[in-house]
Amino acid sequence: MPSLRLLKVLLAIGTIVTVLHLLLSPNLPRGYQAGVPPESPRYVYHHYTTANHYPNAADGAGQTPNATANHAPIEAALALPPLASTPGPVKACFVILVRNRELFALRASIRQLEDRFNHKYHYPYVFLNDEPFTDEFMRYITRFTSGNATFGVVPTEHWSYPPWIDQQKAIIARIKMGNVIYGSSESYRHMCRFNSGFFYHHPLLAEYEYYWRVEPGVDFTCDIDYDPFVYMKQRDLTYGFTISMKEIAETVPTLWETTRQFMRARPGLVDPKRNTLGWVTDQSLETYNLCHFWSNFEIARLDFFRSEKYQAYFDYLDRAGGFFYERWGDAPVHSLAAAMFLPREKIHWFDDIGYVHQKIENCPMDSDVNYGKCTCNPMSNFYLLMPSCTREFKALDADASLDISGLLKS
Ligand SMILES: Nc1nc2c(ncn2[C@@H]2O[C@H](COP(=O)(O)OP(=O)(O)OP(=O)(O)O)[C@@H](O)[C@H]2O)c(=O)[nH]1
Ligand SMILES: [Mg+2]
Repeated sequence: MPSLRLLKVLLAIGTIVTVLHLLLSPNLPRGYQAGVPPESPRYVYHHYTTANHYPNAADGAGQTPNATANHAPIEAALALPPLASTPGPVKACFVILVRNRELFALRASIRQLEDRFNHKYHYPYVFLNDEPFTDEFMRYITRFTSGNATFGVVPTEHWSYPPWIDQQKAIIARIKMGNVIYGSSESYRHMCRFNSGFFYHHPLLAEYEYYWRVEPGVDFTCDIDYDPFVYMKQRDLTYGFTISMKEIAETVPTLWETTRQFMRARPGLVDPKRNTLGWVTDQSLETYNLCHFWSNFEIARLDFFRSEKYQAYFDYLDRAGGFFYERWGDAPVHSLAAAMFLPREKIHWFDDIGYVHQKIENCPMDSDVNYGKCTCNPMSNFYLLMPSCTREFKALDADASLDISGLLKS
């Protein structure tokens, strides 16, 4: 029967393509590649207990985790400086901007964060809101937080229109952007502007060196049995992320041109040898490729944002008005700042932290991590999909630093 023969041919072609894909793909999780027999559960169980994979992890904040195993090749290639042996306690907190009505979504996320990580470390929480938190909110949240919790209100001047913004023009922009996600939202714009240029100035964050941003509704899908703050401090890292992707172009039509103008206006601020601009643009610096770190998860140094250059960049953007006339997100703003001001070795992909935000997830693909600690499917990792920019980030080397002198001449 011809249709049966055709089916058999198609099946044979499908099998050959699948086998070739499995053999050639460098991105499949270890232990899932053809030719690598999956480790037997017994083997994984006995050899990768928490205790011997991260020997000091249970010791608490300020101790030295040995969480280097699956990062060693990247770090060796980047010739990072030797680890600081005793980083000392890290002044760090979770920072959560949230509305009262998001109580239960946040409670679920906090419970997971505690179960997966913080019940051993007890880092404090800073909750921020553009209006006062209700008693109910604070009572329900503190039932689950193992570290100190403080609740603050955002100052009005950090959540309102600066005097140079034409509010009529802002309304028209919102109407025109009705077909873009959050394009018509006024509060979303205040939120993005606050997260771009003000959160790190909040007095409740003054005492901290690092923060970890958390949002209501996110999931943590793996045990984190080392301390990411210590990990960052030991390696002198500035910015950590889990997911990267392309921004919606309609939200940032002039963000890159404004950023180029900023680089022209303040030529001394971008070091041609110590930037990551190669990740967000091409050699000619002509266009933004829309890559950005997804800022709903961030572990970062606060002094990066408090620095003169970051503040100069934010002020420049704020004057240009794109937070209101377009819909500039804090994610591309943070990312373009990181690209201008940070070399590759200061930025870290926490590939071992299982994290889900709005169904998009980072799921560890290293079977040593995934098998015993995670409840996510490594094949669902956003890293494997086209809109992720993490593959390109991983491939960055010293050439990622772009010399901006050509830009300054044009
Ligand atoms: N207090 C307060 N927090 C807000 C407001 N809008 C957003 N947020 C918080 O800011 C963060 C980002 O807002 P989200 O609505 O999650 O924005 P997003 O992550 O881009 O989009 P989705 O998660 O897909 O809705 C979350 O922690 C929100 O709780 C607001 O008007 N007031
Ligand atoms: Mg969100």
